[in-house]
Amino acid sequence: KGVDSHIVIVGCGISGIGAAQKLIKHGFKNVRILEATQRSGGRIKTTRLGNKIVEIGANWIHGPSKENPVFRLACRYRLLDEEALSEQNQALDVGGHPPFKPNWFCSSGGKLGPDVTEPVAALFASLLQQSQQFHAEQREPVPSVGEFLKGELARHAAQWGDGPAARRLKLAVASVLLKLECSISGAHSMDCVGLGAYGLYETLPGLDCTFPRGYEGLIDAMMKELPRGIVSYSRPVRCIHWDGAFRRAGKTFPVLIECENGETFPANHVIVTVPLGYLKKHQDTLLSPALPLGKAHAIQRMGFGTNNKIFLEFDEPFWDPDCEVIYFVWDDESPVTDVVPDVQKYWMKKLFGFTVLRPTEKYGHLLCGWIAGEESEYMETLSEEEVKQSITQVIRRFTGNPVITPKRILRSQWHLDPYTCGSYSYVAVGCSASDIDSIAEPLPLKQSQSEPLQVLFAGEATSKSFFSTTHGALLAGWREADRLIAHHTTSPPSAPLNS
Ligand code: 6YU
Repeated sequence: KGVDSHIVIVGCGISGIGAAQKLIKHGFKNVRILEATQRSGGRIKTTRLGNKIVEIGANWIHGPSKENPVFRLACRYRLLDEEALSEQNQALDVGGHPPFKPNWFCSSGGKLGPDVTEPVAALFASLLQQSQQFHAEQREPVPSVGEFLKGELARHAAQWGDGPAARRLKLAVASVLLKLECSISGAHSMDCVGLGAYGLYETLPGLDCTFPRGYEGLIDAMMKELPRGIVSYSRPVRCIHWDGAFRRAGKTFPVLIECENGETFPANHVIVTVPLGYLKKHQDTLLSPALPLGKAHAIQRMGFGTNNKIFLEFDEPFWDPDCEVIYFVWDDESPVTDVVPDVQKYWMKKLFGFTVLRPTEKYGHLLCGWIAGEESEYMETLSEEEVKQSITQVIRRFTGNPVITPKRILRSQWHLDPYTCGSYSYVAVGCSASDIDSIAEPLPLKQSQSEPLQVLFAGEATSKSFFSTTHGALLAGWREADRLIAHHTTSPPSAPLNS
């Protein structure tokens, strides 16, 4: 018992690192992290396109203010710029949707004016707000956010006094906003996202900010606080044997972690932080004995989708100097008519548009495109050149410029990543807060007579209010470390690491 307990953490993303930091701070001596890849950070991944810093995974601190533990750590490590640190920035409450200055391009070539786009954007924002309220009211008029939004859009559109052409254009604008929501939720369609649980996700105050020198700087700073050699890299875990009695060096352990290369690690406790996508795919083999049925079903019910980025660099901008987000409106699309998409032929129509990397002095003319769902997964299977050609055709059509060509491209492939299998989690139709509780519940379950807390679960998907974020992942890692600290000490769990 006590600090001599052997603890293995599976996964060296922010959740696993956060758990390790806290355990070590509380005197746990035998902590080891097993990481499948050759690097720390998981879905926090910074790279370069030419000499520009780009984020392949997490982009922003969502809600950078005192309540956000990632913001607090970033402040402590001095990783943010003046603007993000300002009280004014921290006080802004934008409900998770920063008011980026838009340019709306249309497939017929040319820009749409605010007379068309603004009323739709305002209506859409108010419908989203309504979607989030059903959780508190404990009711859902329809099962999914998509059905609710589309039903309300159809109802409003019927009352729009414009002619049929203007109405069609406004519906096409609403279609883009639905695609944007797919990227935010990381879901193929908003029809997959549960309406009753949509309000579970909490936004924090603060205008979303980025890390000027890269998100991975946070991981580097956290890693420096861990003992050297605590992580074993290139150690994909094949199976966690639990509820056993494994003899090692004269001691008996209830858990034995087996890696792909045959190496084994005995433990009293293991904290599993692998992404939900990985867990869904490997849940039959990752644990032995198998997961209890209720937990296995919760893992299958919870949503985990794909959202990818496509970076494009240009010599000259085709957007306005103050533009922060570019939307591509396909004027033949409508959210109120269901069409079965031909993914292979039209995957690029799922791209809602681009965010503009700023400031220009630092990034030049660099855009980040966003694409979610099955189309995004198909895009991953194409070569970078094929992606570049398809998107270039789209940009030429929308701008009316027949020669415009991006000079460089880089895209993410989160679904093909064997240790992530997608991007992040969402609360799917038929899923509720109790499913997240069930995924997070340690093994063995409470009624068991066996050694307690053998297998614990952290990672972003186990955070009830902040799933899909870095702060949710960090808090989940701390939560499981606290659970072990409380188990091994009589005193209550400590205050947050950085408070
Ligand atoms: C955020 C943002 N952001 C964009 C994109 C992505 C994500 N997120 P990790 O995966 O990091 O670590 C697990 C490790 O386990 C990993 O290293 C594996 O290699 C390892 N592993 C796996 N199998 C193993 C095995 N068998 N053996 C050993 N090791 C194994 N979050 O805060 N801001 O801007 C974005 C974004 C493209 C892909 C993001 C963002 C999500 C975060 O990146 C993610 O949650 C954490 O990094 C996960 O950390 P972890 O430690 O849990 O896992 C209303 C409502 C709507 C709800 N949603 C709204 C919120 C919007 C979320 N937005 C995200 C958007 C962007 C742009």
